[in-house]
Amino acid sequence: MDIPKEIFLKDYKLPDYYFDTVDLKFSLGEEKTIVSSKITVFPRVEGSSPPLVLDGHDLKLISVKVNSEELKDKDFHVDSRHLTISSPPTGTFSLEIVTEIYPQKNTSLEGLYKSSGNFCTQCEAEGFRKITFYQDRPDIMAKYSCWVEGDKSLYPVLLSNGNLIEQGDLEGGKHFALWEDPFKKPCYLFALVAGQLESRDDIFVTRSGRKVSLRIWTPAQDLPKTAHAMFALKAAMKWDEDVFGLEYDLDLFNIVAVPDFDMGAMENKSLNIFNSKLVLASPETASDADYAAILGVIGHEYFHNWTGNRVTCRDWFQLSLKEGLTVFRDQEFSSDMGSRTVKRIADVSRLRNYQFPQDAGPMAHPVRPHSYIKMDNFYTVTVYEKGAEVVRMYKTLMGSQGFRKGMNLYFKRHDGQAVTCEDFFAAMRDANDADFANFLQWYSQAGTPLVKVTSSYNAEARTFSLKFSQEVPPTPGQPVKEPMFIPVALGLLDSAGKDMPLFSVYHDGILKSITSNNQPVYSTVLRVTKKEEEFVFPNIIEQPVPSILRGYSAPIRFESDLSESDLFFLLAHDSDEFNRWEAGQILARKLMLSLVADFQQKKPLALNPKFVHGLRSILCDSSLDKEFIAKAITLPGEGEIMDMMEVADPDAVHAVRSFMRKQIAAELKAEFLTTVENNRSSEEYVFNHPNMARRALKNVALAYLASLEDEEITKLELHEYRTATNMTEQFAALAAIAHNPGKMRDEVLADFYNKWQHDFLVVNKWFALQAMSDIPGNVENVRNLFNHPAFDLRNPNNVYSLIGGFCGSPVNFHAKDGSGYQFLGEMVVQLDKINPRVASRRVSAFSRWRRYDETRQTLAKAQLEMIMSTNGLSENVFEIASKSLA
Ligand code: 0A1
Ligand code: ZN
Repeated sequence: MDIPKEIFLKDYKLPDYYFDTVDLKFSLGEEKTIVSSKITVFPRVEGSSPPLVLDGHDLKLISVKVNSEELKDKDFHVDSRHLTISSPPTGTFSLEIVTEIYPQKNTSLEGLYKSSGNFCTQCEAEGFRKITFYQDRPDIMAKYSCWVEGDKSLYPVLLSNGNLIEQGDLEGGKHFALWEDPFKKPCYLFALVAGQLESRDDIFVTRSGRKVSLRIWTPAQDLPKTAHAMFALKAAMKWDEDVFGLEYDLDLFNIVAVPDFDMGAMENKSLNIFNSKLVLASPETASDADYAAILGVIGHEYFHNWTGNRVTCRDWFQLSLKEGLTVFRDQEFSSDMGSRTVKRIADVSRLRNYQFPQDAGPMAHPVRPHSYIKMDNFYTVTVYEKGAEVVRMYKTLMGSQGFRKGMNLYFKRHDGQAVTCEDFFAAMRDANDADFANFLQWYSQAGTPLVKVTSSYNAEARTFSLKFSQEVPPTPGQPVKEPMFIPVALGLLDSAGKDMPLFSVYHDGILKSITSNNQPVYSTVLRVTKKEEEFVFPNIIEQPVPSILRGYSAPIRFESDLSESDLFFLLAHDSDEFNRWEAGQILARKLMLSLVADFQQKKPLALNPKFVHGLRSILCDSSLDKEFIAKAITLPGEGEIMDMMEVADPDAVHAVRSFMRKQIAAELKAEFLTTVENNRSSEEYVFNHPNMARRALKNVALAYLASLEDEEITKLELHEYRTATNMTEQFAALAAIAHNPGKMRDEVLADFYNKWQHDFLVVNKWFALQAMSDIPGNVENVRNLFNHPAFDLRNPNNVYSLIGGFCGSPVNFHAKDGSGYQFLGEMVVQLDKINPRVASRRVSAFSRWRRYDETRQTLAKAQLEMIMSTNGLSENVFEIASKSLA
């Protein structure tokens, strides 16, 4: 294959031409679809007329007209990726293009395709070029109209962006709809849906009194499952008004649920398209986690209307401008709708388990990447989740009000524009008259900074000193790094566990006041900006225990000299609940690492009784939030521990974690049994924090008990499985039963499938549960499931559940005989022919192969090489596989 071309941020050039209006016409057919576009084009520089280059992929060109005249062959050139008009007229002109496309054959789920018989589109990032020839880049913003026509009985519903202007019948059993979007938009926000759908309708009255029609579209039988999504949408609309003063700007907001979708959802202007799993929920079929994900993603897509659509990205390198900011907004929304601490814990865990490994591997890239081969490969946890942490740091530095001022200025300056991360930074800085030092490094330097702190108390001088040092590790293409600007939120606990009052701090020998309205503060934010730096707090009357990096105020790895007893003290007393949880996690990580060393040296394993005691006191503390308890008694994941080892050893980590869980279950068996007993559902399913917290705690207790392999417990699990009235509890019971191999497991798994085989979303859960299993030799089982009639490699949710689930089980994926690697290698090659984006996301499981022992390295590398040598490999897979091998 030709070596694919890398695209660089530094090569960004303004377009030669802009588009003013775009009128599209789709004639939908069973064999082919005809797309006609009429575009008003004008040059950026008046009087200039360089060649106009349009992007296009997999298109059959029928005709091109300029100012209503059909172009002759010599006036344009088409190749597999472009249509070039060599000498366009000077000044504004009209361009009309007709293309033919074949959505029925489009398995890439990009451009126009069919899902369950319905037409739908996905244009971000560069899918519009699979619909028609266009300048497919986000800084081309135009006003669109869209005429859609098709068979009335096959496609009774015809949707596109904006307002419905006209609809009616046509000859031959066809009908049409004409849509017009009054807002300028880049083509990645274009959408079209046509099919047999029905809607749940509602109304939202904006704070200025405008009535907005809300419609959620699904096949008729799924309509009852859209109530929660509608609740989430209305809550999001209200929240954005309350928190950011942002109102919805059209009279109609549509959401469509489709079963075949690459990602979670897409924020097309006024026509959001969602993966069904993030819309459809009923208590019997969806778990609490699904309900929470729906709330967050409905919020996320809705919030994009301002952060992404009204203000968009100049180029795809700026993706985090919209995604980091919108993830931050959806995180805040979910926090306000539930428990802030629990949401923060979940978000930080996600960052640590997925983003940190990426930042430490061959695919490490800055929040704003410098280059890419396929943009699709950069919809990453770094751009999204680390990007959200970067936005959060502005808020940490300036407070809620300062952050809001920055947002207001951002919209005032940039509404209707395509802008950059610097523009966002400048709005935050200017609105607050702030000095953000070297903060912009967060956008350009990859790698997770490692910050170390040592503390010392001087009893005579009554001073408490914190010495920070920071190191940003080298990453591909960035061997040497500058220090970063790290906001460190902290408080000092006295011996009673209370926050000490803080008045001032010495920094660089200068005393700075840190009071607020002349009152002491109990928590402050230090600005750590150098490689080494000291802060000294005066008037500290006793030796404090510092609570550092409260709320996880920066996306860093952090090491302190806190002793085990300091950590137990913080676990018991810290007023910052996040750091209470964190203290427990640090203790657990240390313990797990030392047990891993014992295991590797074949020493007997023994669990520190103090640790079990700590867990018991949390489990039995009725003053604590139940979901907080559930999180606090959950051990760090195997990935997190492997990440801290010189050479990752999946077998040792798995053995240690299983040993610890079993030991804890044995010692706290009575407490766990009471927890299950006391937290059963006695009423109808309600989606609110207290109820979810109760179910979460019950399920964690049940999962611990499952590790005991004891008959009494099996009976309990079966009882829970049979009597559960909601999916959250039923599935947790199923998972507990499936923990141990045997007849019972097989029977109950079969029972569950029989019960739910009509519901593809539940069947995906069933696939995922089995795929993720730690049962030895599970790869065979997964291969059988691959041939299950309900499994379809063309459906991304199936792939995610079965193949993604399997790679999530370190013992099986990293099986020493290479069987897991071989399975993934085969899958990637097959998938790549169907959907390169889905395939390349799976290749990432290989990317950190150098972290393992030699045997595993050889086996994983062989699979990567096999993938690389495949004929017709996509650019998507090429990029990930080649970077992994580099
Ligand atoms: N902008 C969407 C993410 C998205 C990106 C690419 C897609 O192609 C299949 C789909 C969705 C978001 O952040 O929600
Ligand atoms: Zn997004």
